[in-house]
Amino acid sequence: MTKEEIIEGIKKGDSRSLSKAITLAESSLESKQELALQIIEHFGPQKDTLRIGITGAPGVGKSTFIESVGVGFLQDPTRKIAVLSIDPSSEISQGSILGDKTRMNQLSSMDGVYIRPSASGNNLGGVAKNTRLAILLCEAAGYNTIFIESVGVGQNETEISKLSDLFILLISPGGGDELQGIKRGIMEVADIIVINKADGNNKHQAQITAKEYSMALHLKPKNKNQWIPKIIIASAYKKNGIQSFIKKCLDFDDHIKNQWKQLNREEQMTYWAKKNIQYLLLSKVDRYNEKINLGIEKGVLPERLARDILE
Ligand SMILES: Nc1nc2c(ncn2[C@@H]2O[C@H](COP(=O)(O)OP(=O)(O)OP(=O)(O)O)[C@@H](O)[C@H]2O)c(=O)[nH]1
Ligand SMILES: [Mg+2]
Repeated sequence: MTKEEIIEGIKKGDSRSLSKAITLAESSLESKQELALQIIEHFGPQKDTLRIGITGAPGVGKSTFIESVGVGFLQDPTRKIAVLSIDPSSEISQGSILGDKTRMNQLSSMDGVYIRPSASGNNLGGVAKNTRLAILLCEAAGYNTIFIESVGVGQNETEISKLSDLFILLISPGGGDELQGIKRGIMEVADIIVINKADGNNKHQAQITAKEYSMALHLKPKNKNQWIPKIIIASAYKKNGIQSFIKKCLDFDDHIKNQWKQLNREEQMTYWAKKNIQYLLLSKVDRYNEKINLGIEKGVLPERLARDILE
């Protein structure tokens, strides 16, 4: 498919063209990424979209939750939903991706829905960077509500918050020990915390967990955008809490719409621009091997050598 064909396809709402463009964006080949950038630039920025990042421990119920919430969102006929799932570890991704798709059976069969697992290559640039381009392509294709699902491990979770307007932390009903285990960083950036799987024997425990988190949130400094983080008790199985979750998402969107959304996106773009510069510079380091070896042989201090080479 040529670039023009892909652009035409995306305009017509052909999801195969969208997939093709995302594959280009995920390629480690510069020439292919370049094509993806040109496609995105062709469509220009889409402002009226909502990017919802969802993170949480493996198996906490992210995919099942997105399915219920997604179906709820679709009651509004103007919504078009894209789900991008990211798995930071390439070895296990195959299993997880299949899991994610089967957890979203109902959603994936509905009109106006696009579901795509992000390729999990370990190539320079990282998974999250490619996901950003995938988000932009989905938006270009007219998807106005984007869910980004990611397992919250390592550096990944903070990067997901740098891809989303609204950042959701899913936790399972557990004792205070679990609260200790959650990294502070992730709590600080969560806009809504969902205590999930509040059904069956978990119901009571979910209430206790919600209280604990609510106390922990009181200690947290206010967000820059003045939004007070919310706690929701939900069960994706029983479809409890789903409507109030959606309501909170819409409240949040209203809250940030006029000013903070654009500002936040600009801050994020600055972050990704710097990240991209880092990646590009790092990929060039090997070029200096010969000069480094020569200098070391001559007994030049590595610290001086670096300066000499880069000057
Ligand atoms: N009781 C209960 N179980 C749930 C609920 N939602 C999901 N589960 C179960 O929890 C398990 C994990 O669900 P997933 O939706 O795949 O969780 P996930 O967080 O997407 O998992 P990974 O993508 O592998 O990290 C499955 O066995 C689900 O059936 C819920 O609301 N209540
Ligand atoms: Mg999942």
